[in-house]
Amino acid sequence: MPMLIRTTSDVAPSQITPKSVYLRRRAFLERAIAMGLVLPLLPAQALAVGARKLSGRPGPFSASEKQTPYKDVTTYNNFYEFGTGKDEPAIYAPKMKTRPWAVTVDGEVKRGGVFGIEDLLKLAPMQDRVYRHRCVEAWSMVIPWVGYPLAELIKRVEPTGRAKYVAFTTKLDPETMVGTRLPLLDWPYVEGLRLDEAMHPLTLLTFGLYGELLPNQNGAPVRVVVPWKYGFKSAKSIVRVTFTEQQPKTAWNEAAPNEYGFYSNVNPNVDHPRWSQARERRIGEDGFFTPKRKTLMFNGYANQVAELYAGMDLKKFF
Ligand SMILES: Nc1nc2c(c(=O)[nH]1)N[C@H]1C(S)=C(S)[C@@H](COP(=O)(O)O)O[C@H]1N2
Ligand SMILES: [Mo]
Repeated sequence: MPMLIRTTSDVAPSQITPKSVYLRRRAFLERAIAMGLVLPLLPAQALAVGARKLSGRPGPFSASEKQTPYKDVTTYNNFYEFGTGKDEPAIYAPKMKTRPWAVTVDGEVKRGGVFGIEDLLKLAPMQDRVYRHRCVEAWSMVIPWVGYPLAELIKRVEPTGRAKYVAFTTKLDPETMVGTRLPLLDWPYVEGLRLDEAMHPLTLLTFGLYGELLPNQNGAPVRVVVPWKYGFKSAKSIVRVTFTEQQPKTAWNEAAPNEYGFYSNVNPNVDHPRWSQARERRIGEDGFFTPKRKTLMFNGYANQVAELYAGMDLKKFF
C-alpha cells in the first residue's frame, strides 16, 4: 500500500471527490496528455487528486499479521441495517447517502454541538492502524484502518464530571437501510462504552480502511473501532455521540441480554451460551483443513487494556 503521508488538514472537502468525477477528470487528463496539450510531467500526485484516498501517519499498536484481503473486508460484513446476509451490506449500502453528514454530540458535555463530517475529518491528524477484528460469531480479520483516537474528539467537547458512559447511535434511514424495515433489533442501532474505554488510545474514530475512505458497508462516513471487544461494539455510520451518567441501553444487549453483555470484551474463557469463544476462523485463510486460531484474551490487547478491568469479575461483567 502506498504510504501517502498526509494529515487531515490536507484533505480539503474538494479532494474527496466521487470516483466517477475523478475517473472522468483522469480520462480528460490522459486524453490531454495524448494530444500533447499537457506536459506528461505531472507528478503522480496530480492524477491522484480527487481519488477517495485517505491515509495517515503510521499509528501505534499496529498488528504485524497478514492483512485480510480488501475483497473480504468489504464483502463479508455485518451491518444488519442492510440485511443479515454477510453479502448484503456490500449490495445495499452503496445507496446510502454519506454527504452531507453530521454527528450530534450531546448529553453530559460542556461543548457539544453538531459536527459536519468535513470538520470531523480535520479534527486531528489521521493515523494508519492495523487492528485484529474479532466478531462474536468466532471469525476474525486483520484490517488496516485510518482514523484518530476517539479521545481527540472527547477532549474537545469536554465531558462534565457526571459523564460516565458514551453512547453511539447509527443513522436510521429505512429508505436505503432495507434491514431496518424488519424488527431484527430495536432501531436505530446503539452501542456504548464506559468513558475510560472510549478515552483509551486504542479506541479509534475511523474514517477509512486500506488507505481510502470507508466503503459504506464498513460504516461510512464515520464509525468507531474498539479492537479488544467483539465487533458489534464498533458502531458504524454514526450520527450521534451521547455522554451519559447511566449505562446506556445498547441494541444487542437489549435484544439478548444473556448472550451479549455490555462489556463484550473478547474473552476465550467466557463462551457464548450457544458456542465456544476459545477459537476463531481467520477470514481469508479458512480452507477445509486450516486449523482454527486460538482466541486471545482481549483479542491480544491485554497489555494495553487489562488494567481498565482490574478487580472486575469478567464472567459476571461479560
Ligand atoms: N450500525 C451497525 N454497526 C455495526 C453492526 C451493525 O449491524 N450495525 N455490526 C457489528 C458487527 S457484529 C461487526 S462484526 C462489525 C463488522 O464490521 P466490518 O463489516 O467493517 O468488518 O460491525 C459492527 N457494527
Ligand atoms: Mo460481529
